[in-house]
Amino acid sequence: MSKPERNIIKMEDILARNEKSNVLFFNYDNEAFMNTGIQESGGTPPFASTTTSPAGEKIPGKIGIKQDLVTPFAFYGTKKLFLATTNPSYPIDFMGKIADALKSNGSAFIQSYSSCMRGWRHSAADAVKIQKLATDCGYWPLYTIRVEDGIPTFTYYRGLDIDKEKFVEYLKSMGRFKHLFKPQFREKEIDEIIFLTEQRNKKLKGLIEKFGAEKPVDLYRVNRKTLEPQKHLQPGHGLCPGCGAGMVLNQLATAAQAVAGTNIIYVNNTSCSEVSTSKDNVTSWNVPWVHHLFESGATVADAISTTKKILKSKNLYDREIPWVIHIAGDGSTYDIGFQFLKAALIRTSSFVEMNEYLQQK
Ligand SMILES: Cc1ncc(C[n+]2csc(CCOP(=O)(O)OP(=O)(O)O)c2C)c(N)n1
Repeated sequence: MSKPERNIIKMEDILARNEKSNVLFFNYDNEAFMNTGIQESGGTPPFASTTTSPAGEKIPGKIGIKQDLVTPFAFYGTKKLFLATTNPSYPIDFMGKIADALKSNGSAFIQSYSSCMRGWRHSAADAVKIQKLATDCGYWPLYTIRVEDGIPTFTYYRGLDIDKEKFVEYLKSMGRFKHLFKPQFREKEIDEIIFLTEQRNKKLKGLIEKFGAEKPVDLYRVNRKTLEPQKHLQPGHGLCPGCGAGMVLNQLATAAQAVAGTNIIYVNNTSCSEVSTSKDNVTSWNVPWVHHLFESGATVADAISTTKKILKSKNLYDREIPWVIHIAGDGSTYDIGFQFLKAALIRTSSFVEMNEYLQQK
């Protein structure tokens, strides 16, 4: 079979593009409700031990699947949408996708893998390695979906094939799966996690086949030397050493700064990223940042973006419309905030595009 064609996407071309997202909704997925004590969420993988699915004599960790969150968004019939998965151990792909999303009309949803040394029980020094392994073993594939007039086009970067050896190494590297290896080797459960992941990837490959771009492989080219170190978020925050969310926020802000400068507003649902960057009434953010409820920050992000556009259309706002990024953990994305996110994503990617008064001018 011939090699799939690659689509080279250069950062300078993205930055030169005259497009702008309404809201970038961003989920960092650390696969449990972490800041309240490691409770299971819809993003928790099967058989991971959490405080509400503790591995022991009764159950071998979480009973249930890791829900597939990103691909269904492609089929709600939105007008213009950018969807992608990222991993901070692939920073070029990560920052390229953030910039691409922000410089695409319509709205965007990006879900990032985000390790948690405390909740997953591994040493801080292993965070980057474990994150990389997640994509390399096929657990966390990196792909993009661009919806135009309701039709999705799928592209990918890597991680669609399962490497069983690496998958077992991945599971072994974290305390949350320790019970699958000791005191006895639980082959049935290990096989089940791999099987469920294979089934998810099979669906994804089918969608790529059916709705794939002519050049299905996206390769971002970002010259890191030309990127200014981000100044949106100061180093003085309370995230754990080796926290994946720290790497995620740093890369998110670096790409966002390249696109928006300081003309940006972040909206943060209650989560680790929120509590750790707003301790004792002192914020770590140098740009406007709003904390909103655990469940409904997505609605607030939509409201901020849409209100500015309405004011501008009435000549009551003469500055450039700011970029808006909504940040949420998996608990508030998969579970308690899902209806707010779904509604805000569809509103900002369709209604705004349909309303001439709200279009980017
Ligand atoms: C309606 C509601 N239920 C529960 C809470 C308590 N609460 C605050 S943050 C949080 C967990 C957040 O988990 P997640 O979104 O995964 O972010 P993480 O802490 O992992 O960063 C919970 C349960 C709340 N603030 N509001």
